[in-house]
Order: sequence, then structure tokens, then C-alpha cells
Amino acid sequence: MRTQVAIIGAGPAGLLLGALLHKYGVDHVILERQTPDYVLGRIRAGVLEQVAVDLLDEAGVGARMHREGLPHDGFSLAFDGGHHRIDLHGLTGKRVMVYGQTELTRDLMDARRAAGLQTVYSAENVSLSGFDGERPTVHYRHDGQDHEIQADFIAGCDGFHGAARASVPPSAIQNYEKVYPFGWLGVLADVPPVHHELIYANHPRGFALCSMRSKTRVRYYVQCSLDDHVEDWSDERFFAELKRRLPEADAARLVEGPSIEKSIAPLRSFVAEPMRFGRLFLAGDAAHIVPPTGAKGLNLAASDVGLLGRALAEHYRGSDAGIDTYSQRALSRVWKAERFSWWFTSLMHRFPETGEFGRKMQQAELDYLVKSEAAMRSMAENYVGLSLDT
Ligand code: RFL
Ligand code: PHB
Repeated sequence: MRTQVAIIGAGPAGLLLGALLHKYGVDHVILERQTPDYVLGRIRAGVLEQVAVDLLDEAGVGARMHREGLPHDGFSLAFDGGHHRIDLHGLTGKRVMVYGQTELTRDLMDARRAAGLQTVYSAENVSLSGFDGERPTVHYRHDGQDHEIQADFIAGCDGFHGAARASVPPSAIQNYEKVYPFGWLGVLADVPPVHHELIYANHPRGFALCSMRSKTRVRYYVQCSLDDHVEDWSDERFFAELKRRLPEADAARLVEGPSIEKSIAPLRSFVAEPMRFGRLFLAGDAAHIVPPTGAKGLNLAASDVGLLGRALAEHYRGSDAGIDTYSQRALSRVWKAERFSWWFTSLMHRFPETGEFGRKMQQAELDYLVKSEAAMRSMAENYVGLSLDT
């Protein structure tokens, strides 16, 4: 098979890149290791920046998000028994959109099917060759047969554990990594949210987050130990722990319900540089990971493919300026989101190794933050997302 761009991975990065390339008239194929149901079963992100919303609109897949998504003008920081609102809209003129990654993925899949675009699911043994020369090729096995795709370019959108970054010679890539000494235990439940905006809580027992997917579905998290097992966390234990970490008024209002999903995610900061190797480009979690505290992972995946999609379209119109600067422009934005996510994580979690001094530093910084308009504006500016070219 021959195509212009072979995309590996049908997560949000691969699917959105496919939708943008289709708009720009660039031929492509997506290869995905899992089945569509498996991809839709992963419960992940919930908050979209304006840049991501704009890209979904540009790709022509934003209609349901605008109908069913919840625009949020602010969020709360809870600590010392109190609530402090960060007025995103008042401080920046921008807002964020609460819309689940599952729904966004479903919209992209449906649009793809309706446009008759090719996605090969359950593709096994995906491997890459020739991307350092003129003949990039993707090899894979499907339905018991070996196949090959010859392409002008390969887009590695296959997540942190994918094949694309792993095929780059170690001498050509530099990795930066920080692993955090805790995880997030997340629960999805069909009950009304405790508050109409998100609550990020710093508590001596650890971080907690009250998020939502809709007016009738919540996504709640508590910081947990990396040694914890989901089976040891009954719904009762989870809600009891969550309520202990929230201000009393919130805890009293919180409605409990049976979990429909429960999982533990480790927290990591990771960046691989560069994001281009000849005719292979990395995008999204394949190139970088952030801890979820700033809600940046999915948004970075979207901004990467926004830059990459335009760069590839420009190439076919005769200019390589976009593909030649892709890595540098994407990384400039990635590092700023890495910094924000690391900072917000450091501010809100219990770090076993920093002791009482670390806790005093967090208290002083939180107190300063909510009394300083400059500090709140800086936080708000980063939370709603920096512009595509920063
Ligand atoms: P994905 O979603 O991992 O998709 C990669 C796809 O590639 C496939 N794949 C392969 N296909 C073919 N061959 C191979 N060898 C392959 N290896 C892998 C995989 O099956 C998969 O379908 O990466 P992508 O597209 O870059 O998207 C990234 C986002 O999914 C991720 O950054 C976010 O979910 C992170 N994240 C959040 N991001 C936000 O912007 N806002 C949030 O509120 C937010 N909350 C979260 C999060 C991530 C979390 N977890 C579980 C890590 C909350 C959590 C708990
Ligand atoms: C979520 O809804 O899953 C979510 C929201 C905000 C975050 C992280 C995760 O910072």
C-alpha cells in the first residue's frame, strides 16, 4: 500500500491529525494496535483548552462538543478548610471546555467512518524502517498476513509505549524524565458533581480532585501510594478518603454512587528531544508525558498535531519551512506545559521526602497565590493554555 502520511496510533493525536490532513487534502492511513472498543474504554482526560477546541472545529468534528461540553470559567483551589476561586475568564478572557477524551475520540472515529477514511485496527507487530532516507515504510501484521505501507512521512502518534520512538537509535534522542513517588486513584460515577467547577485540593492526607464529565457524571481522584491496588479501594473507602480531603461544606454536599470505572495512574514528567528524525515525526504522548494535575496531556497532543498537520499540508504546497521547524516549535510549547504541570503537581501533592518544610513552602505559596492577582493571572494563563506558537 502507498500513502502520503502513515499515522501510527488511533488515540486523540493520531485521529485528530488524520481529520486535519483530510481537511487539507493530504492522503493518509492510520494503524492502531488495539480494537476500537478498547480505545474507547480508556478513561482519561476531561479538560480541553481553547487551542484544542479550535483544532476540533477546524477538523469539522466540534459540533457535539459544543452541544454537550461544559464551558468552565474558573476552578477552585481548596486548602486549609477553605475554597479559593481562580477566575480563568476574568483573568485571561478565556475559558476551558470540560468534555471527556472518550467522547472526543468517539466523535473523531465517527467522522472518520463517515468520510470513508482508512483505519487498520488490531494491527500487530508494527515496525518502522527507512525514515532516515527517502523511503519510509511501516510493516505490520493483520488477519494473519504481513503488510507494508510506503509513505512520504510517518507520524508516530502511538503513545508513551509505542513503536515509533522506540525505533529511533538511542544516540539520536535525548530523554528527560521525572517520576513522582505517588499515583492518582480515579473513580467514574453517575452522580451529580459536588460543585459546578473543578476543585483541586491540597490536604495533609494528600491531593484530591473533583472533576466531571457531565452534569450527571463525575470523575474524582485521590493521590495514592504506588504500592496501592485498585482491589483494596472499595467505593466506600474511596469516597470516605475523598471527603476527608475536601473542605467540610463540600464533603457534606458530595453525593456518592457506585463506581463505573476505577483505576490507578502513575505520575511522570517525560520529554524526548527532538520530535523529528528525518521523515518520522513524533506527536503527543509518544514524545512527552505530563503529570495530569494541569490537564495538559491531551491538549499537548492536540497542539502538536495542529502544528504537524499544517506543516505537512505546507510541504505538499511546496514549502518545507513548517516541517523543518516543527520539532523546535512543538518543544517550545511542550516545555512550558511540562513546567506548569510539574509546578502544579509540586504545589498540591504530599511528597513523602520533603517533610514539614516542604509542607510549609506549599502553604506559603498557596496563600501568596490566592492573594496576588499577578500570581493568579500567571496560573490562569497557563491553565487555559498558551497560544499555538509560543
Ligand atoms: P494515546 O492516547 O496513548 O494513544 C496512542 C495510541 O497508539 C496506540 N499504539 C499503537 N498502535 C500501533 N502500533 C503500536 N506499536 C502502538 N503502540 C500504541 C495505542 O493503543 C493508542 O490507541 O496517546 P495520544 O494520542 O498522544 O493522546 C495523549 C492523551 O491520551 C493523554 O496525554 C491524556 O489522556 C493525558 N491526560 C489528560 N490530558 C489532558 O489534556 N487533560 C486531562 O484532564 C487529562 N487527564 C490524562 C488525564 C491521563 C491520565 N492517565 C490515565 C495517564 C487523567 C489521567 C488519569
Ligand atoms: C479529569 O477530568 O480527568 C481531569 C481534570 C483535570 C485534571 C486532570 C484530570 O487536571
